[in-house]
Amino acid sequence: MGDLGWHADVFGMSLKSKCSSQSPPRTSLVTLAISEKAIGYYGGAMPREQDESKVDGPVVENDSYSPRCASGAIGQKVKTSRPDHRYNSYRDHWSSPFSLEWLLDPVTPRDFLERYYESAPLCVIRNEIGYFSGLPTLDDVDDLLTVTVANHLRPLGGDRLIRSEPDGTSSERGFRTSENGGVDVQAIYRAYHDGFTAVINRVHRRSAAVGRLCRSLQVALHHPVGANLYLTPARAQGFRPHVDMHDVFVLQLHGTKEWHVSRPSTELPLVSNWHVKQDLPDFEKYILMPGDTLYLPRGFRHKAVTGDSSSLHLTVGIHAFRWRDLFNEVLTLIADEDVMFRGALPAGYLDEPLDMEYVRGMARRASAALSDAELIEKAKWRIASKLIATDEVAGLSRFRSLDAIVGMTDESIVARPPETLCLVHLTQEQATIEFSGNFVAGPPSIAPALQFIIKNHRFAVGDLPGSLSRDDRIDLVKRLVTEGLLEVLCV
Ligand SMILES: O=C(O)CCC(=O)C(=O)O
Ligand SMILES: [Mn+2]
Repeated sequence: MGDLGWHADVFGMSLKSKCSSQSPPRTSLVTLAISEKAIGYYGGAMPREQDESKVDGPVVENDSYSPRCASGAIGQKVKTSRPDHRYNSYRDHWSSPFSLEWLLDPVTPRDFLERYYESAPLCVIRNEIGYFSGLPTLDDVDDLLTVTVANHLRPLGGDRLIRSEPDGTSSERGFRTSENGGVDVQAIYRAYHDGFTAVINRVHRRSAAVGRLCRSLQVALHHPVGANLYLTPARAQGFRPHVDMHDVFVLQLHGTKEWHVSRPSTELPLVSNWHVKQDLPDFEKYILMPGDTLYLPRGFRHKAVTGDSSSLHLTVGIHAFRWRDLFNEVLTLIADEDVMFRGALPAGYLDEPLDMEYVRGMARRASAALSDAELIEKAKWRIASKLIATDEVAGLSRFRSLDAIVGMTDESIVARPPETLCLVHLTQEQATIEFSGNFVAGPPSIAPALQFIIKNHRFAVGDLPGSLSRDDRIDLVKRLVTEGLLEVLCV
């Protein structure tokens, strides 16, 4: 085996990976597929491993659900008092402990998507203090600050201290660097004591558990997902009222926080809005305790305040691709084909109106392309590639697997983590599998094996279908282990 830059013919098969060229090859796509877990999802095919007889029906406090919040209450609160820990019973290594279903329970993902997603807040009150065990606790925040923030000092990526006053004013400071180059954690403790909220951004890159949660939601929703952590002292408010441009799931991890949420002035806005108003008119109040989940669609103005206890919450943001993004991709594809779209706007174009005859000619071409099913599918898969490119491998026992590949045989068992999104591209010349910001490409003969891999989470090397010889199968799997798609469970 060569090093990671390896790109050579091995027993007639040439495999390439990210290290040997910068991006996956993009010739005409013949076939594309995405992990079956995600595809089955909207049809309600997600596994539901639970004893239904133990499940109490949700107690719905406010049934006046209003799509797009045209009238009535702006959201819904769902209460459950079920002290069971059935999710722990299947927290084995190869099923994600964190899923959309788990995050919303007892509301089903199907109900959520139909009734709340992009339209109305949903508050799930669980009365189950340990529901989020496994995610960061109050005691983990010190480590997150001193170890992980210190290692990501430049740039700090938005980490900050913030305090808002009831009159709508607020003060803000960045995290300071101490003399030894680490984060000045004493300054953070002092600020916290003075009422400042500590905001730790991009926690999905800093905590393996939060990373798994976000990746699992990406698999369910097919949109990029990231998380920030907010620690607020008692009797304080962090941000002033504002609008986020992404939907959020708020997971209350410690203490209590009171959320004030009011209707959007712009539905599903494209930009955040931090316009200061004295306060929120006609707000709905949600009091979150440990184990509760609040979903807020983008556009709903909100603020959050603590009472007598401090509060730690994780905000998981869904940075959804929009229809606009799809059409942008189609326009990029048209421009690749049609020189007209690659031409410059006329010199001095600001001085007079554009030639509308010319514009209409281009619009006719664009409009034909925008309703061409093949182009729309291509554009969709370009978005999928973007999603996968932003993903990162995390939380695997990679070194153990790398140690194990030496003895790999047809009987060895390997697995793909349930939180991994992957795509297979097929062209006349090669087959490529894209995953977690990486890819492996080889001859078209590996296509059946790759398609099998995206449909099966756990398999023996010898199960791989197609015409590959035993040595080719083993080599392909070894490559997928070294590049981070597969883990070796048993050699
Ligand atoms: O806790 C806060 O001050 C605000 C948090 C927030 O706006 C959010 O999580 O989106
Ligand atoms: Mn917010």
